[in-house]
Amino acid sequence: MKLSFAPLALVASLALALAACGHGGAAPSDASATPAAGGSQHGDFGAPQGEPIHATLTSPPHVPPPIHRDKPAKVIVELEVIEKELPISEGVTYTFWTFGGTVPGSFIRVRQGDTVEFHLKNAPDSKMPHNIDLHGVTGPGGGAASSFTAPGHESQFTFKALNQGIYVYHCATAPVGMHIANGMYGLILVEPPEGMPKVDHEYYVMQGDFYTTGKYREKGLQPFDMEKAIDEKPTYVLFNGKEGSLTGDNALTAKTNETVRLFVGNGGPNLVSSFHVIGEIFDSVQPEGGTVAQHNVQTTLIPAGGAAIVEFHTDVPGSYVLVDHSIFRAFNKGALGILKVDGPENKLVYSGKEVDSVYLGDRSEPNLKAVTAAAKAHAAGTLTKDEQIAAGKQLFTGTCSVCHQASGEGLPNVFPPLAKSDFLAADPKRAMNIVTHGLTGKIKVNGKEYDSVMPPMAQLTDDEVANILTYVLNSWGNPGGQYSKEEVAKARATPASPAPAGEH
Ligand code: HEC
Ligand SMILES: [Cu+2]
Repeated sequence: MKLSFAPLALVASLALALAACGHGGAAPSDASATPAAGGSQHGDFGAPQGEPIHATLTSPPHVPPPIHRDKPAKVIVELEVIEKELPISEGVTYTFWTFGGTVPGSFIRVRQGDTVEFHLKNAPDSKMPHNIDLHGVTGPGGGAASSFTAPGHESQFTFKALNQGIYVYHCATAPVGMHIANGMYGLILVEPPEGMPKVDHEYYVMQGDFYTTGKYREKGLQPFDMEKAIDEKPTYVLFNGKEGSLTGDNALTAKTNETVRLFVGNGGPNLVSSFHVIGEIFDSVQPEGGTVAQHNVQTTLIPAGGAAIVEFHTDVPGSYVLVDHSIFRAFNKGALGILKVDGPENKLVYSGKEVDSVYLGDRSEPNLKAVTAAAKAHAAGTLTKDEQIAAGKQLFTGTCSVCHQASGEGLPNVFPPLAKSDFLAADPKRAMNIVTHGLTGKIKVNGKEYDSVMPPMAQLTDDEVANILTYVLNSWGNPGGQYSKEEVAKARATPASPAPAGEH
């Protein structure tokens, strides 16, 4: 990737033009304006009082504790930009540029009227200069012009948080789109002076779209793809910078009969989010991070470079699924998270069948630990058949199960069964060729004819195919056996064999 840098002045003016987030023309209002009247919440509460406070920053999905303070203070924020390689999906890594080491960046929480002394550091091993534009700042570029920071340097600027609300911050260094696409965004909450109503849980969720040269889930370190970014065709759409950041062991949690507040941001750079939680109704939403709340909302639109505060009450236990309801993004690009609610059933509210098996099948728990374990064992030369089966089972789910079903039974007339398949048993080696090259044409499985298309599962590596097929061969009454990575590599290199029409 070749980069050209605009001169500093150009960078700053570009940032200026981009950060059109001021409060142009609004008449200065007094601090006593009430939200009920829909009035401006713009207000300066005077000089900071007491000793300066060091802000507590948190990484997603955590939110710093509420501020219980009735006076404005001077708050010192120290944020470090770190460029680092992190997983973006299972077996896939990406060189993210981060505010504080995570995507999205550290959550910042201050009180309206606070004077914020902002320190932006750029780690010495960074390759790029960076800056920060906070949408919660009143001033040119939202701080961008004052915070341009070369690797190994630190910038400082001070602003007064005049407006309450939840605001996006992001890097605005050219090429701006690329810095944002690499994960350079986060949220800053400016609490109203009286604080926010108490809730049981607060979480930090932020969507972003990502552009890699490889396909979705193509393994290895994936470089940024500028073409795809310009065309607005993301490879991944994610919550909190990684597929699975909010599923399985990482799911958000709550108990029944609790209140949950989500601070939901959208870093973009391109897509608008139709944020929805499957199985919940938002009791309250502050759309666009504004002061007036809406009630009884199903899906809220979160613009790129925008945020919302979403609140709901948990009534019934189960897995609630956070999605971008542009639904291919959820099931095929990663924009999916889980809120796991534990507690007693309430059959009066809901009869009790779980939603996630209907919708998600497997995607709610991509617990891929066994896959990682198998990859390690393979590297160490100690891979056992049991490890292969365990890893294969997890990979089968979400890959093959979409068509052949988790039970291996397939679907009548459409997808042939893998369970007790006589076609498979007749020539187990052929399966490696089928998975790597796909299969078309007439075949007969357990006495029934199928004439359909299985696409090649090209996203799978040789050892993943070996593990999946070892799992298949040792499940559902199939004859057993084992495949090796080397055998799969050979099958992949061999041209596809046509379906043996009329066989059996
Ligand atoms: C998009 C749907 C789809 C996916 C995903 C899929 N298959 Fe298939 N598979 C099919 C279809 C359709 C056929 C039959 C093709 C034909 O009619 O020629 C088939 C045939 C087969 C067969 C031979 C027939 C049999 O029942 O024994 C095997 C083995 C097989 N698939 C294994 C897999 C494995 C393993 C995976 C996961 C890595 C997988 N398939 C993923 C659709 C799919
Ligand atoms: Cu940057």
